[in-house]
Amino acid sequence: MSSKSLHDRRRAAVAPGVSSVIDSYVSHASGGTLTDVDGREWIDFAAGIAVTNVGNSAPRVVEAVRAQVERFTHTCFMVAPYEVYIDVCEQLNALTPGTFEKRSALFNSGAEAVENAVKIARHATGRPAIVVFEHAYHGRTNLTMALTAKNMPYKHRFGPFAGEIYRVPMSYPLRDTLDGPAAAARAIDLIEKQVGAANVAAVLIEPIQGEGGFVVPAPGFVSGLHAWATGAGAVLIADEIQTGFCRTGDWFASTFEGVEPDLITTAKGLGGGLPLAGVTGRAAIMDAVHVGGLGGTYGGNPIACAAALAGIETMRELSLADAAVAIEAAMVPRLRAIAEQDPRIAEVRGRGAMLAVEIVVPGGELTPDPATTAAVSAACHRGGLLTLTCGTYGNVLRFLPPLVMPAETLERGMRILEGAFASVGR
Ligand code: PLZ
Repeated sequence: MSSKSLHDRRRAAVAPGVSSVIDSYVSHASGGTLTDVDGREWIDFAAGIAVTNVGNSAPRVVEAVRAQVERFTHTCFMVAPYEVYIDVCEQLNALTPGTFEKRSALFNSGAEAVENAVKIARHATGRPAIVVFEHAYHGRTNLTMALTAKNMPYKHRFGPFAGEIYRVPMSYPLRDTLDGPAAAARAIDLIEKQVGAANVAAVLIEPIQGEGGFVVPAPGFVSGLHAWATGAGAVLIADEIQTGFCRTGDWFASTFEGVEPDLITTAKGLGGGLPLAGVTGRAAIMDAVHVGGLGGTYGGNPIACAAALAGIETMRELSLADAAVAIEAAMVPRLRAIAEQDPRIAEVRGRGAMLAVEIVVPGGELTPDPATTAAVSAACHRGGLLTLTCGTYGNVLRFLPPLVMPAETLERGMRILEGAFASVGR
């Protein structure tokens, strides 16, 4: 089967609302490359959107999944519980920032984790309002569409949306020039005047924004909001779905913000490539929910849990947080060198192996240039490098290599990227 014939079949069988970045179809994949059904190799700067931090088909994950499938595939934790679910919760409680007592609950997807974090925060505080940020992305379900900022493609004509969601400005150093405390004060002022501190159940934030453009808030922004939330009797929920599991150079990005969130949502990198998500948080908050109030048929599926444990073991043994730091050290000077030659790059930003360039029309106005961004990304694809774009304006080119990517593969990817920028005319 060629990609071309698969694409024809896809067009006849798959709903067009579900799209793909490339129209080559995958045959197999490893720690840094995908091979398509036509035999072409792709260098993977996407990791399935920050999922395969340990690589595709990581040996320990394959073995753990095989062993679990042979023992049992599904009983439903709410019906007949099993050990690997507890193991994963113990790992989440230990690895997330904060030495206080924690509990976890497991779900299937990132959006489901965020929905449950909101349910828990509302239940524990008895308050309705959820504060979110400009450019935020939290999912595509009804509640999480309301939490997500961007209309196209995520929300357009999919409303009406859930209520009691309030959006305030994000710290966006390239565009707002405010330091972290000043940006936090701006957000807090709006919350107090327009929402009312006493109504706020939770402030929900990505410590580095993902789909919204890899926006890294100025230091002191997240911690300022957390301090305010604590004083106001609200909880801080860190959405670490994209930033989590060694991606930014530590287990979680909140650590770099000096924040121990009250609740943390995880997914993506947690499952080692299988669908698994979690909500982890302070025991007092998590314990507030009545028995039976949380759950779902597949949440914490035993195969996904076994994969997660093997993935976490892999991250530990291969020191993948350090690997993310090494990827940053290898890539950032190269990206800065491209930016020095190319006035279309307004900023190189990110942390660890979560890096991006923001692309604008040269001239100092910072006018977003989604067309050039798409053209550079397409040139990468023609060269065999799988890249993704993001950002409210579609003008951010982002890089999310698997953390196990060999240095030589990363180097080949960087050369394709350099060539792509050179080939797209100004
Ligand atoms: N929170 C911070 O990054 C998923 C979505 C891609 P799900 N991001 C990729 C797309 O176009 O659907 C994400 C995220 C953050 C929540 C989510 C949602 O996670 O597992 O996709 O539901």
